[in-house]
Amino acid sequence: MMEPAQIVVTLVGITLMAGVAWFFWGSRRAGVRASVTSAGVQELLVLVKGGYNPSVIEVQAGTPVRLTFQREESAACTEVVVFPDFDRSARLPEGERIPVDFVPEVPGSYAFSCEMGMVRGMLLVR
Ligand SMILES: [Cu+2]
Repeated sequence: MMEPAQIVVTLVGITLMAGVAWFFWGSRRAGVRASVTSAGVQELLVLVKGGYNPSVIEVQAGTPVRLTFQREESAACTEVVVFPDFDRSARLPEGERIPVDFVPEVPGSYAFSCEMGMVRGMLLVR
């Protein structure tokens, strides 16, 4: 039989563990949501440096998306970004802001990557 104090400590422990689990897995799975501009476009700036930041991006289906890529490295690997499911790709000259526009119609998870698929990101369409 547990003492009331033990029960409280146990419950606090469980709550803390759940909070830590949510922080590390739950929040990451949710991704960074693109913000809608007055023009009705879901826009987000994505920095490219050893990876995509943010690498998980959340958008709403049926609304135009503009992801602006800014590449901050000279490594050839990330010179091109490809969205195979949306038939889009773009060259990313170092230091320039390059927009990639498309309209996601169907909810789902869509990968994007560098040309060789080594550096990856995920677009979550809700
Ligand atoms: Cu690459």
